[in-house]
Amino acid sequence: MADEDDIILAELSDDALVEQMMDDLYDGMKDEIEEGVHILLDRGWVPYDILTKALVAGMTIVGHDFRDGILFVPEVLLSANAMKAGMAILKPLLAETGAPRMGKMVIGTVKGDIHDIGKNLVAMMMEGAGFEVVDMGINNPVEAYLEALEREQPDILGMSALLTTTMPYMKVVIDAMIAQGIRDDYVVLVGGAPLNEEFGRAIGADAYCRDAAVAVETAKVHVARKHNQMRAG
Ligand code: B1M
Repeated sequence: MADEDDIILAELSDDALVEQMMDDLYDGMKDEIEEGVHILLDRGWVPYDILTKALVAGMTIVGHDFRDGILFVPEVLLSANAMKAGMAILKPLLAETGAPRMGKMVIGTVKGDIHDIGKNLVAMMMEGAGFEVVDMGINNPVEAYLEALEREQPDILGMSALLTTTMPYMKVVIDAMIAQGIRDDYVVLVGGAPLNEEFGRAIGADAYCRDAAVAVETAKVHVARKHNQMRAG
């Protein structure tokens, strides 16, 4: 009887392989995820589909079982590791689109929060769409955001938060920007699983972005508007 060890990924149909990759992500099997990504690329899959249909979809299942107490932090860390390994293969391919330079974004996860997969995905997709991205990493206090804005002079500030306890910190950053009189110099985009549009409005962000694709589209619209205003003014 065939067991898990006997599965040869390259022999699976696309659908079965994607299913298997979700299982492998769940089990934190980094090597298998890397292999699966390579196989799908060889079969002509576009990087964005591999990201969303295999990796992000697999991570959603991990999220449900984490929430329900079936998976715990060490296991989820392994899944995150496997996800990052898959993303690392796709990153240069997503950035290779030859899109014209669109603008610059500084992005970071807020203080108290170490989740970075979603932020990394947004950074990757923004780069792929032609934005220059400065990634500030995780656990950023307000001072780090203000320094990065001063230093990098981006068009956009992106903030990510995955915890209900850390998302209010985005308002701390925006309020500090208001206090310094620099709020309107930047487009502020926020995202992360527990946020929604209403929250984005309430804290004074320009927009809430549901996912990385929405972040790219929203960034394009806002940066075009900003550049038009600068030309008109
Ligand atoms: Co965390 N964790 N975690 N965790 N974790 C969640 C967020 C949780 C929802 C799980 C659950 O209970 N179902 C829950 C939060 C509950 C809540 O606050 N309501 C939770 C918890 C409780 C915790 C700890 C407190 C657990 C503990 O220690 N007891 C702890 C907190 C640590 C801390 O930050 N201080 C913790 C730790 C961890 C790990 C370290 C194990 C690991 C993180 C590894 C890493 O990131 N390097 C982890 C993970 C992996 C998750 C889940 C399972 C997956 C998150 C993820 O990567 N999703 C998550 C469950 C879930 O979200 N369903 C969970 C995939 C990613 C592609 O999606 O991040 O949503 P996402 O990003 C999307 C959009 O949200 C959007 O675009 C992205 C791409 O499409 N987006 C942006 C995100 N940021 C954006 C910024 C933008 C725009 C769009 O700017 C412009």
